[in-house]
Amino acid sequence: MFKKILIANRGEIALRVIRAAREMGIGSVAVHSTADADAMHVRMADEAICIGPPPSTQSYLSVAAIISAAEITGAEAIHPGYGFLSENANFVQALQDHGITFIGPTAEHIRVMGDKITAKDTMKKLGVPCVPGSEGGVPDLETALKVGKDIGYPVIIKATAGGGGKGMKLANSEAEMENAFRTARSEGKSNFGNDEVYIEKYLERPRHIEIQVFGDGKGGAVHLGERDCSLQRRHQKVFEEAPGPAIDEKTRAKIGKVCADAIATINYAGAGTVEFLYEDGEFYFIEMNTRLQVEHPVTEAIFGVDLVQEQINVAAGLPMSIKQDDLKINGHAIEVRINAEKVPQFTPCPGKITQYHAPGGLGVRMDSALYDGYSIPPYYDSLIAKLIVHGPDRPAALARLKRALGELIVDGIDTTTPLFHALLEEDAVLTGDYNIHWLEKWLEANT
Ligand code: MV4
Repeated sequence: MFKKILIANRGEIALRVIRAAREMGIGSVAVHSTADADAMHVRMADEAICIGPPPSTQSYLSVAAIISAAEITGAEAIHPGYGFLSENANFVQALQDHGITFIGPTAEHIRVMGDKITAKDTMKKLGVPCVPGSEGGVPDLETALKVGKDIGYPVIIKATAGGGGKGMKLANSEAEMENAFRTARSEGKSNFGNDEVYIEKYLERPRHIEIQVFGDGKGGAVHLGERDCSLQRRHQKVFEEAPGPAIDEKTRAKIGKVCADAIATINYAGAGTVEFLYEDGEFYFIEMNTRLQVEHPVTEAIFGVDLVQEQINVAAGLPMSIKQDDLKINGHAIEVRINAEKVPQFTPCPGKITQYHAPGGLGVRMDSALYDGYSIPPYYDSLIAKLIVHGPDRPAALARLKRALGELIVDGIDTTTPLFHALLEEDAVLTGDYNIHWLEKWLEANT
């Protein structure tokens, strides 16, 4: 096992990894920008090292600075958290060249899944159900129109390198194809330096269901059920739960096995998420994420598994401690993302926290790097806390969420907490009867 690992991240996820390491007797190295000198992850780690100025391009995204920090401190492995360098195949390759272990999958798996056409082609061949659409890339308008005729409108044109909804265009009819096709291409080119696009049948009112998978890199893999992450605003998740209110045990076991078998076949190592749209009882693969996700705690809650410790074990060449037959769901968990943003515009509002009190009690987990007197810097993501509640069933988890939100105090800045108080009054949220468009429609009608 490693003696010391470096965490190439900040905020709550850096704390999350430090905690996992500490319980395993592994030392931790925090890296930080000059803007984060007083950040909680710097205080909590065994050692800390400054890697550059505030902009993340010169600090948390600097491969050279992070590798230097690992070499100076003698860290044997690096956990990337989520975001930043977590899905950067070149970073993983560079670590390998320097003899540092990446806590995550191989550069090749990251590369394959990072290109959505390749990802879809790979998963389709592995037996994972996909959205009907073009066979691979669509090189020109003529081909696009032919695909549209074949699969029927509406269709969606997606940039193969896309993400966060960028480079994605809807065409409701043949007449809209030319504009949508050209726009998707140019957005792919300008945002990702890649103008390759593909086309899918547009699903009108699906849920976003994602399957948590975990591989040992040697042909062994398990699944840990699904999360329903349909409540999103502008492609940012705000409320996530496990198990999914629309998924029954048989459905879960079937799609879970398909996903676990798929990643076992390719010798995938570590945590992964297979994303689906789910409509009328059918799953349609859209993407695979090759990192630990923000919302992983809801899965940890219902399965009683520490996913970060599993990642570290597998990266160190040890077997996973989890077996499919032992993985049983216990109750229901919900996560809400608390952002330093002012509703209803969701404008970021960094600033000084004058008073902070985290909720607690049975079934409450607060993952946050906040503390009294902390100043949230303006340079990074606005996520400041994840409140995760766990109860014996969904109504109990909802009641616990309401109770815990009532205990939370974050003074000095605006947060998205009022949004959650309001959502907990909504029938659709209380019954779980929502899809990917519900939140945006609700915000339009209510804010
Ligand atoms: C789709 C879709 C409907 N049909 N694909 C949005 C981001 C990207 N990850 C995939 N996305 C979508 N792909 C087909 N064939 C609708 C969306 C979509 C969406 C998906 C998940 C969660 C929220 C969403 C909000 C708008 C659109």
